[in-house]
Amino acid sequence: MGRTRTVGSVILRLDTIPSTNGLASTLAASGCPDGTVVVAGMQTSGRGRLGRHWHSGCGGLWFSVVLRPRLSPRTAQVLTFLGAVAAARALKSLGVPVELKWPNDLVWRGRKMGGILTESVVSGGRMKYAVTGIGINVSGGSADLPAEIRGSAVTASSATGKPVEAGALLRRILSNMDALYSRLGGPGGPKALVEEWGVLAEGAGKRVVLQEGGRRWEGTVSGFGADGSLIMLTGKGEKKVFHSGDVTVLKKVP
Ligand code: BT5
Repeated sequence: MGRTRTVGSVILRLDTIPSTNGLASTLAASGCPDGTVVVAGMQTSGRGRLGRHWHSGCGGLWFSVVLRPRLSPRTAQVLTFLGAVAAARALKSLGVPVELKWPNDLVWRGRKMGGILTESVVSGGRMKYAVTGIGINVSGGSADLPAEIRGSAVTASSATGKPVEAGALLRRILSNMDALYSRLGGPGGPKALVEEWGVLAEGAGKRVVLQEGGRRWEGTVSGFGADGSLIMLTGKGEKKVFHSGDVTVLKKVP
């Protein structure tokens, strides 16, 4: 007998709300089913990490998924990878070239096409639930993006050179997420997901600068931990493990 679908079994669609992560968290706290999805046409207070603003006008795909995995709170980053792998595969299946960048970016030619935000609630040392929010700039060209991000962002349509339909993209991401989520609970699930993420990611073996909490480290990415951390080998030959931060890939000096 086939498995019943989890991610996308319940989908709530709204025109304009402050943040799909906000509404999904409220629903999660009041006991909504695992895999509940909230999609919005626009967000008025879309959020990124560390309280950053996420521009979410029309022309994008903005949604959040409530997840109730049996994961240790330390491995919440793996849920961001789950969203990233699902989104990258869906984009590629629609002809959109995309790469993943640690910890939560979908990029094309160094420009940000999308971002993922996982917020989790921990109780008694266990992850009670998490909300994984995905934002992707879908239609229009760079002129349609807000001025502040025009130079650093990109839309899926401009990366592929033809229109991309947000509804089709959402369906494919949700079905990918559902398949990945069902495997996450199995033995070695998080490790396998981190490996799949690594295949689609830029950065491994490259020189990077990582900034976190006002500090800056430079080194070579030697790999990614099973909990989704980034492992760096610094110039002094020291191994450092990061659980958060912003990464810039350094260009090779010719
Ligand atoms: C992220 O944060 O990349 C996570 C974005 C998650 C957005 C989704 S949309 C659905 C759900 N509901 C929410 O409220 N959020 C989630 P971070 O790595 O901190 O990147 C934020 C930075 O990206 C900002 O400071 C800007 O520089 C840039 N940015 C903002 N809006 C953007 C956009 N639409 N496209 C590309 N870059 C953007």
